[in-house]
Amino acid sequence: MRIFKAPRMTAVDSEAVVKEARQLIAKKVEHPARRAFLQRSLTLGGLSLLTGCSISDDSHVEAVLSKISRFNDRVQGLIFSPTQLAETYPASMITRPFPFNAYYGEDEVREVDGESYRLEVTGLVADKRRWTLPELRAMPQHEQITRHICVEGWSAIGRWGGVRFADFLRHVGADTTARYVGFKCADDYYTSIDMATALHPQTLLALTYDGEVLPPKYGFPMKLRMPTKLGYKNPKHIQALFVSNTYSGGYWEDQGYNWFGGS
Ligand SMILES: Nc1nc2c(c(=O)[nH]1)N[C@H]1C(S)=C(S)[C@@H](COP(=O)(O)O)O[C@H]1N2
Ligand SMILES: [Mo]
Repeated sequence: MRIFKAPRMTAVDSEAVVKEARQLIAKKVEHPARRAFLQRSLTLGGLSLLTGCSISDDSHVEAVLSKISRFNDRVQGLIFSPTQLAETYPASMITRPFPFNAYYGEDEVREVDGESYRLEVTGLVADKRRWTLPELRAMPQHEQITRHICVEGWSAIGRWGGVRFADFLRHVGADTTARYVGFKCADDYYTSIDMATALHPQTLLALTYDGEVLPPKYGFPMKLRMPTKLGYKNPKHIQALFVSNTYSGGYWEDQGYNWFGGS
């Protein structure tokens, strides 16, 4: 059913937003009455009532859709459990070869020089110094085999290793009551995440893939790996990160993808 057309998100996308939120609620909200209430609210009509805009009025469509998406962010934020772990897998289930994806082709993968590389850390942190790769490798390392889900319709299991992001944030004296952590990449990619996910025990500043130095195509020198979020939320080639209370969106998020992006 095609209700309306919007420049960025189509009717199909808006239905997907609602469907995704309902599936999430079905999966994560254990209390039956609360689950039923949230699911009833999560219809396109229900959301248009909640957001106070008419979805039949074309001039408001995009505003409504972005409000639905922001509402979806809040629901996902509310039901996100900081301690619930994403599924992990045995090494025998690793997808080989692991797929590459970016907003450009594999022949245009960014080559970052590891020797001169410095990770910039700014915003609401006590220690704003830049980090070299050997310094990051000297921090306690963790490894996990998890599933990466891309909204383009594929998922794959991979093995990433690196520094627990929570350890890193505490080490630099980040204000962990701040709302966001933002990332700028060596390509034109950027994204930002909620602090609860930044502190999740499976969120890794990944320096390795399958036991080897992270190859360029998977984001050398470093990517943020979050098995609780969709692929586009996992920035590769991170150059700078900042802790902030100001919303800064993301490359795909600013084009209509849901910001929280949980899976
Ligand atoms: N810097 C950067 N990070 C990025 C992207 C990108 O284009 N540039 N694409 C995202 C998307 S949509 C996906 S699915 C994953 C792909 O990661 P992979 O190449 O390791 O499979 O990277 C994410 N992070
Ligand atoms: Mo993706």
